Amino acid sequence: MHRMAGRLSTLPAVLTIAGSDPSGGAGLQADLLTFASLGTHGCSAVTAVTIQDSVNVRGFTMMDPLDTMAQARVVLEDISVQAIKIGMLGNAQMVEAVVGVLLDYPEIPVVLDPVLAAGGGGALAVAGLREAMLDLLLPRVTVLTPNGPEALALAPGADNLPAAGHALTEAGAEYVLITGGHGQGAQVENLLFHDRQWLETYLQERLPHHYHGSGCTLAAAIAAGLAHGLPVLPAVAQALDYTHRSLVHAYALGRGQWFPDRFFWARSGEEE
Ligand code: PXL
Repeated sequence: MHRMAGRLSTLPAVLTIAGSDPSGGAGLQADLLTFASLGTHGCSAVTAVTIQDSVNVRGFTMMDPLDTMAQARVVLEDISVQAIKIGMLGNAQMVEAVVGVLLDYPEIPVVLDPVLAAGGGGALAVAGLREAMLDLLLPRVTVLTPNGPEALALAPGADNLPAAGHALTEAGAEYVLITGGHGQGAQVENLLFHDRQWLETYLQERLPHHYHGSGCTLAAAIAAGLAHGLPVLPAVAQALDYTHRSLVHAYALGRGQWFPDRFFWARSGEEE
């Protein structure tokens, strides 16, 4: 094979297992943009097709879990995937199907964005999803990235974020990054937990708008970092920085939330 001097002949591959967002702001569309921006090749297995715009979700149709599983399996059998990012799963049957695939690839790190609702608040999950994620999927997760409300909804009995972080590592997630975008105050506090310990706090300036797909961007960026071979802590730090910068450069296209610019660094004539 021809190799150009000084250039890699391949990109590390990342697989997203996620829902489609026709607005292009969140879901697998956000994941693929993020993967490309961060020098990785994105593969995608679709779990659901949502109907939504920048304001909110109107509905969604689940894929047959067997078809989602088949998409993931053909990719994994053909391509050496270095990290898997999981977004919207929708229901417990989809969780079971995805866990079935993951058990055959125990060496691939998994980043799970436990999607329960869209940025506008509309549900992207049905009853039973939360329990299935907790019981079946969390023990296979390298980095879990809930926002504050998702962490409290997922952690049984936790009434504050540190308690939720501890409970979610106890439930099996190796690292838990609780994002602070839904909180209050001039600074966003992102909390990282590992092994029942509160390991790190990452502070970021709170930005003025509401954004569509910021959680997808963050989880996809962590997966891209892991695919490049970064350990978890540097992968988390660079992903938080990348996501923040994509939000600083966000743009308003529709009537609702702003879209992160995952290619902020590529705009000619703009400083960055
Ligand atoms: O950001 C969460 C999310 C995940 N997946 C899909 C979505 C959204 C939010 O809108 O649409 C498909």
